[in-house]
Amino acid sequence: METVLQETDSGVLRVTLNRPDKLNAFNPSLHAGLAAAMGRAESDSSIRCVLVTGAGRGFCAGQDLAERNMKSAQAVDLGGGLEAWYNPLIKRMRALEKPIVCAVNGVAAGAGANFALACDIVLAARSASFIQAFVKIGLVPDCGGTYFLPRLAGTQRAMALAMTGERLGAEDAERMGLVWKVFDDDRLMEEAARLAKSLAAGPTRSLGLIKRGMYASAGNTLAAQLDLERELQREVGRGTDYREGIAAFLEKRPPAFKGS
Ligand code: LHQ
Repeated sequence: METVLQETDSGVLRVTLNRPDKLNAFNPSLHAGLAAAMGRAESDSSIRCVLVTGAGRGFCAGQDLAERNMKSAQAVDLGGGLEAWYNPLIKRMRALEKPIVCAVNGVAAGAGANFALACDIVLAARSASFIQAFVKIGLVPDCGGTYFLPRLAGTQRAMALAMTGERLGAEDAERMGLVWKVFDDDRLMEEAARLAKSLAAGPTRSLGLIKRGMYASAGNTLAAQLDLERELQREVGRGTDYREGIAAFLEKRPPAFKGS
C-alpha cells in the first residue's frame, strides 16, 4: 500500500498521508513519499496548489514511536532523523512558491502537528486536535514547532502548549491563530478542495511571492520588508497575470490567470 497518495485535479496536487492504522505516523516510507510529492510540486508547473490531508480518523500522530523502540541502553541521536527527513521537508514546504493548504482531518500530534503548521493555510475539522506531544516522551518540539507556535499564538500559549502537551481542540486552535477556519467534519474536504482549486486558478507567481514576503518578515525590519515588497511588486508587475487582472477589472469580468 502506498503510504502517501498523490492525485491531481484542476491544478491541485492532493497529498494524502496514508497509514491510517497508525494515525499516519511518520516512518521512512511516508517520508520518502512526502519527499517525492514535494519534488513533483516543485518541478511540475501545471501544479499550482498543494492540498495535504490524512487518510482515516487521524491527520498525523508524529514520528512512528514503534520504530523508535529502545532495545538497548545505548544513547540515540535523534538529530540524525531531523537532519535527514524532517528539516528538509519543512524547509522545502516553506520555500515552495505555491500555496500549501492543509486539511487537518483528525488528531495532529508531535511532528504531525508542526508539519500542519508549516503549511500556508490550515483548515481543520471540528473534531480535529493538536497536541505538542513531545514533552510526554521527554523530547522538545521539532519540525519548526518552537518557531511557528510563538509566532502564530504568542510565547505564552506556545510555552504552555509545549510544556504541558495538552490537547488543543480545533476551535481553540482557530481562536489562537493556529488554524484559519474550522468546518464540520463532513464538510472539511469539500471546503479544502474548493479553496485549493480557487488558489490553483489564481495568479500563482503572486501567491508564491506573497508567501516569500510573509515568511521573510519574521526576520526583517520594516525598512527591509518595504525594500523586499518593492522588489516583489516589481517582479509580479512584469507578469502577464497582472495585465490580465487589470484588463479583467476594467472589462468588468472575472480574471483568467495563467499563473505567470
Ligand atoms: C502510533 C503513533 C505513533 C506509532 C498512534 N507511532 N504508532 C520524535 C523522535 C525522533 C525524531 C524526530 O522527531 C520526533 C518527533 C515526534 O513526533 S515526537 C511525538 C510522537 N508522537 C506522539 O507522541 C503521539 C503518540 N500518539 C498518541 O499520543 C495517541 O495515539 C494520539 C493522542 C495521537 C491519538 O490517540 P487515540 O485517538 O486514542 O488513538 P490510539 O492511541 O489508540 O492510536 C491508534 C493506533 O495508532 C494505535 O495502534 P494500535 O495498533 O494499538 O491500534 C497506536 O499505537 C498507533 N499510533 N500514534 N506516533
